[in-house]
Amino acid sequence: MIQYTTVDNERALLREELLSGLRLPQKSLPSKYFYDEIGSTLFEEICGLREYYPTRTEIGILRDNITEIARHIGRDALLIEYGSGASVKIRLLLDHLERIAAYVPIDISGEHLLAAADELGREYPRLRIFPVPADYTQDFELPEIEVEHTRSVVFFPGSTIGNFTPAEARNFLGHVADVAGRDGGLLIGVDLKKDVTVLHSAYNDRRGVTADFNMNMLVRLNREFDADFDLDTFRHSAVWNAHHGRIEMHLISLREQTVHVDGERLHFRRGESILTEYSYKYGLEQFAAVAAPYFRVEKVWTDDRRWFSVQYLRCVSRARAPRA
Ligand code: AVI
Repeated sequence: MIQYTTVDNERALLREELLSGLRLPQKSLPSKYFYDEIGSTLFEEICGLREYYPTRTEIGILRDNITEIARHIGRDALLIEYGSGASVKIRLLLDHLERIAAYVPIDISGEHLLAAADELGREYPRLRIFPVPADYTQDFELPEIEVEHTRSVVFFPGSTIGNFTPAEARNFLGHVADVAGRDGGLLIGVDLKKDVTVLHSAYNDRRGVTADFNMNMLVRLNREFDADFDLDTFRHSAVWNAHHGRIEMHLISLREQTVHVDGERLHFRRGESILTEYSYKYGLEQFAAVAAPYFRVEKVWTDDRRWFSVQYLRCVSRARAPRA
C-alpha cells in the first residue's frame, strides 16, 4: 500500500484540480493558483497601479468613514480577516477601533501569514493575534479562540468575493455566517458595476503587470508540474462578459500546439484560451440578494463615483447547506 505524505497528497490534489480544469472544453485554472511568491508580489504591484482603482478606492472609503465603521463593529469584537496578506487596510481598523478582543488573520500562505503577524505584533504590542493558516476557499475549522468578546466580525476586503461566482459567493457567505455566529458581522469590500472602459484598463494595464500576473500561472506550471508552456505563444487578455457581469481573465494560445503538464498532453487550437479568473462586479441590490440567506445589509459606504462599496452586514442565520 502506498502511504502518501501530506505534502505528496496536497500536491496530488492540486495536480488533479489543475489538470481537471485544463481538460474542460473551456480550459480553466483556479485563480488561487496566481498567488505564489512572485504572484503575490505582482498582485501588490497591481494594487498600486493608476488604472487599478479598487484598492485605493476601498482604502479611501474606509478612511472617510472609519468612525462610523468602528461604531458598527463595536467594542471588544473578535476581528477575523480572510486572506489577510500584509494588508494596510486592517491597520486602519486597528487604529480606530476603541478596543479589540483579538485579531485572527487567516491566509493560505503560512509563511507570509506568520511574518505579517510578527510585524503587526511589533506595531501593536497590546493586540492579541491568533494567525490561522488555512485555505478559506475550502471548508476549514476555525480553532476555538479563547478570548472574551462581544461579537465576531469577519473582515473581507478587496472585493475578493467577486472572484467567486454568485452561487459560490452565497455558499462562501454561509460559511462566513457560521464563523461569525449569532450577532456576528461581516465588513466586506464589494466592487460595483461601472463603465466598461474603466474595467478594461484596470485589467489590461499599460505596463503589463496584470499580464505578467496572469502569465505567472504558466511559469508556475512549468516549474512545479514539469510543464512545457512556451510563454511566447500565449498572451493575456481580460474581457468584460456582459451577460454574467464579470471581467474574465484569459491566456490565449497564439498558435495550434500541444503542451505537456506532468506527463499529460494538452492540445490547444489557435485562439483557444485558458480562463484563469472571474471578477464579478455587482449592483447593490444584486449583492444584497446573494447574501440574503445569511446576512442583512446594515450599511453601505461608497465613493463619490459609486465605483466600489464597503458594506457592513449583520448575520441573520447560521443554518446552511454543506459547502459544495
Ligand atoms: C483579488 N481580486 C479581487 C483581484 C480582482 O480584481 O479580481 C485580482 C486581480 N486580477 C487581476 N487584477 C487583480
